[in-house]
Amino acid sequence: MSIALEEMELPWEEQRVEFSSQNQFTPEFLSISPNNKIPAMIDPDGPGGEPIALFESGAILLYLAEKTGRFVPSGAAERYQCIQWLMFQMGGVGPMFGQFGHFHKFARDETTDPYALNRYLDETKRLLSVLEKRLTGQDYLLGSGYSIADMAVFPWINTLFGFYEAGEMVGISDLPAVDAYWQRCLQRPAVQRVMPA
Ligand SMILES: N[C@@H](CCC(=O)N[C@@H](CS)C(=O)NCC(=O)O)C(=O)O
Repeated sequence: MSIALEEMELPWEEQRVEFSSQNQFTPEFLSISPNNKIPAMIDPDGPGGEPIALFESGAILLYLAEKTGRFVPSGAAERYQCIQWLMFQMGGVGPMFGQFGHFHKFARDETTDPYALNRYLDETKRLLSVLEKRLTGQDYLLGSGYSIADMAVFPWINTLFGFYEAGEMVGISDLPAVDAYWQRCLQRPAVQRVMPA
């Protein structure tokens, strides 16, 4: 979400939610994000000039793109292509890479049974192969250029190759288009402002 706010040049203010203090369960936060997850946002200048609160990153990205008229194509066919790749992150990349990261990084010492790790590793690799195919011959998920779909997908690739240190494990050397896409997104000034190297 912070990448989108920077790309769209919108003024924004961060409120940190400390998971270690269980702040995601406070009544104040739940009134904005009833699923107790980040990201969530309040726009004091929402539709009709009224404040709006939103949770779920896909809904937030679509809202911001429509509010600014940026990073979502205006033509119907391309617009749905964009939504399609955004939903591919919401239903696939986000949950599956996240589960892989749980068993690979956070719960490594919790279980000796390799079943769960292998299940999510296989699914992560499969999703990466879908991305590799899509990104071969084009810079971003949409042929027309960088969009909110990239703002949703790319940070998970960064987490996988960076924070999870799983590049070798998922076969990054067989994913040249995904690797180049990762580097391309990292070069964007808005990305560098919120994700300094
Ligand atoms: N589908 C959600 C996923 C959000 C999500 O899983 N957020 C995690 C952090 S990355 C979270 O808030 N976890 C806190 C918790 O589960 O209590 C979205 O895209 O916004």
